[in-house]
Amino acid sequence: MKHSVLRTALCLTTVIATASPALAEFTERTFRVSNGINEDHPVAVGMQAMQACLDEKTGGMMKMQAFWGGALGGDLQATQAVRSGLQEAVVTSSSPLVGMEPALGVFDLPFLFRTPEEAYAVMDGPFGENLNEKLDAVGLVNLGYWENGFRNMSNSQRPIETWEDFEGMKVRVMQNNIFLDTFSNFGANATPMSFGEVFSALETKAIDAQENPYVTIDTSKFYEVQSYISETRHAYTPFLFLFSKAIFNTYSPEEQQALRDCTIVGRDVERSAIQELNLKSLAKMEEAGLKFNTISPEDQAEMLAKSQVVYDKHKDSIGADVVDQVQQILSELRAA
Ligand code: TK8
Repeated sequence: MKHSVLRTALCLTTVIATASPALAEFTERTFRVSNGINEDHPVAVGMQAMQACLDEKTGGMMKMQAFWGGALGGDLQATQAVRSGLQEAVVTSSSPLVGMEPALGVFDLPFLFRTPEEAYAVMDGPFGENLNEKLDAVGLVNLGYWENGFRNMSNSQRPIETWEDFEGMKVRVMQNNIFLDTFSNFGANATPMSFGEVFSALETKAIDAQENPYVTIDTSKFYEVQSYISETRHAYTPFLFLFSKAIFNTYSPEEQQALRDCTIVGRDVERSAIQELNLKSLAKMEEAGLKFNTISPEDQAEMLAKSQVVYDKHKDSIGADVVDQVQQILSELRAA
C-alpha cells in the first residue's frame, strides 16, 4: 500500500516536473489596470479575454485587477502614475498624452481616418511600432492599440448638420490643443475637461455638448443628460494599453511576452465587441428619446476643408514626418 502511494507520488512528480519548465519563469503577480470608462464598456470584455490568455500562458500566475470609472484618476493622472512606476497599467485615450509624446497628436487631426480598417492599418503596422518606440522612450510600454472608436457629437441644443451649427455651443473637449482648435475653429466655445467631470458638467448645463464614440456615450450615461446625437465621425482616437516601463523591466522575458501576446488577443476581442455594440448603443439612445442625424457627404467635406487650418497649425508640433507618413499610408490604402 505504502509502496503504491509512493509510486503514485513519484509518478506525479514526474508529470509536474515535465510540465513545469515552461511555467518556471512566472512569478505570482497581480497588476492594476485603470480605466476612465465604466465596466459595461467592451474594454471589460477585452480584458476578460486577455486574462484568460494570461491564465493559460502563465498557469494562472498573472492576474489583472481592474479599476473602472476613473477610480484611480483620469487618463492623464493615471498615466503619470504609470510612468513613474506607481501603477502598473492604464487603458487611456491617446489625446490627453500629447504633452508626453507629441506624435500621438496625429490621431487628433480632424477627419483623418474614414474607417476603422484605416486606423488599424496605421496603428497595427510599422507606423504604430515606431510610435511605440517613442512612448517607450518616455517610460511607457504600449502593449497595444485598443478601440474607443469614431467620435460623434451629443448636445442639448440642436442637431449638428453643418459646421455653422457649432456657433456659440459650449463643447467639452479632451485636454488636447488639436481638439480645442478644431471646435474653436467651428465657432464653438470649446472647454478642455477631464472625462470624469463630463457627466455633471452636462447635467448642470455648464456645457452643452461633448463628443465620444456611441458606445462610450452610452456606457458613461451621457445620453441621459443630452437631447441630440449627430454622426460627425470627426476623429478616431485610440485607447492605448500602457504598461509602466519601470515595472515591465523587472518582469522576466516570458512574462513580458505573455503580456504582449495577450494584450493583442484582448484587443481583437475588444474591437469586435465595439463593432457589434455600436449600432445597439445608438438604437438604445434613440429609444431613450435622443434625436439622431447624420451629416451629408457635402457638409462632411466642408467640415474637413474648414479644418485644414488645424492641420497646418499643428503639423510641425506633431512632427511633419509623422503626419506625412500617416497620410502616405492612407493614400496608398485609398488607391488600392
Ligand atoms: C475615458 C476617456 C474617454 C475619452 C474622453 O477615460 O476623454 O472623451 O474619449 O474614452 O479616455
